[in-house]
Amino acid sequence: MFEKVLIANRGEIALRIHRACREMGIHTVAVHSTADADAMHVRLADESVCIGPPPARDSYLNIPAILTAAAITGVDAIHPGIGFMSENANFAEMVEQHGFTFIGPTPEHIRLMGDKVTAKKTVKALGLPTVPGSDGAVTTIEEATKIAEEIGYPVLIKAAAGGGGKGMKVAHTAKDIAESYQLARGEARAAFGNDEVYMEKYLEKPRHIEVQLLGDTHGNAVHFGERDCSIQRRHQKVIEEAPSPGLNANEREQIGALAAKVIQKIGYRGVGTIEFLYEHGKFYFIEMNTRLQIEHTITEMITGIDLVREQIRVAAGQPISYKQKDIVFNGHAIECRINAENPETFAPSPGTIVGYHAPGGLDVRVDSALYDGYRVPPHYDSMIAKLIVHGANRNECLLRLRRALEEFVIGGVDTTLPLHRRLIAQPDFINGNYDIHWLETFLAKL
Ligand code: MV4
Repeated sequence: MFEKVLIANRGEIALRIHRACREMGIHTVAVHSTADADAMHVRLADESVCIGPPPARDSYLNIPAILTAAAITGVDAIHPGIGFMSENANFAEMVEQHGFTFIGPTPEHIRLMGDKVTAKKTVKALGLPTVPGSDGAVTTIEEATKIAEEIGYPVLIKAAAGGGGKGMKVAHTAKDIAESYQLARGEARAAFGNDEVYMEKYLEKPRHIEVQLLGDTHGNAVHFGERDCSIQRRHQKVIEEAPSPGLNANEREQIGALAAKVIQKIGYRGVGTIEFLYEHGKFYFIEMNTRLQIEHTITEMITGIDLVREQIRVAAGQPISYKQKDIVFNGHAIECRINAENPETFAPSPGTIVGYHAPGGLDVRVDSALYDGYRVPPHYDSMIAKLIVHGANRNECLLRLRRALEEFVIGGVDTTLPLHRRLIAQPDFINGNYDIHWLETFLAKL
């Protein structure tokens, strides 16, 4: 096992990784920008290294600075966390070239899944259901029109390098194709420096359901069930829950087994998530994330398994120590992502935290790097806390979540806490009756 790990991240996820390391007897090295000198992730780590000025491109994305910090502190491995370097295959490669272990998949697997066209081809060949569409990249308007006629309107033109909704355009009729095609390519070129696009039938009202997976270097793979992440705004998840209120035990078992088989067949190492759209009782693969996710917490709450610990264990070459049948699902969990933002306009609200009080009690978990007097810097993502609540069933979970949201006090900055209190009181949410458009439709009505 590793003796010392560098955590190349900040905020709550850096703390989350530090905590897993601590419990495993692994020493931690924090890295931080000058804006984060007082951050909790720096305070808790055994050692820390300043890697640059506030803008992320000069610090948390600064590969030479991170590798230098790893070298001078003598770590065995680097954990990239979430965002930043976590899905950068070149970084993963450089980490290994410098003699450190990358706590994540191989650069080849990151690359394979980072290209949505090769990812789709790969999983389709291995038996996952995909959305009807082009067989690979589409390179002309004529070709796009022909495929649209074959699969039927509406269609979606998507960037091969995409994710997060950039470079994605709907075409409702043949008249829209030329414009949607050009817009999608232009956005993709601007955002990713790669304007390759592909096409799919546009699913109008699906749920977003993702399966949590773990593979090791000994040919084993397991799944930890699904999460429903349909409550989103501008491709940012706001509330996630596990299990999905839209699935039955049979569907859960089938899609989980199918997804686990895929990562087992490609020899995937690490934690990962396969994302599906789910509509009219059918699953359609859309993407695979080759990293830990923010919402891994709700899966931990219903399985009792520390996924970060598992991730570190398999990166160190250890086999998964249990079988699929040993993973048992217990009750229900919901996560609310709390951002330092105006709850109506969503304008970022950096500033100094005053009167911080986190909720507690049975089955209530808060993952946050906040403390009273902390200054939320303006340079980074606005998510400042995750409230995760577990219950014996969905109803108990909802009642406990309402109670925990009532207790939570974060003063000094605007937060999305008031929005969460309203969302969880909506009949549609209480009934689990929502799709990927529910939140934006709800907000538009206000
Ligand atoms: C889709 C889709 C409908 N049909 N693909 C959005 C970002 C990227 N991860 C995939 N996305 C979508 N792909 C087909 N064929 C609708 C979306 C989508 C979406 C997906 C998940 C969660 C929220 C979403 C919001 C808008 C659109």
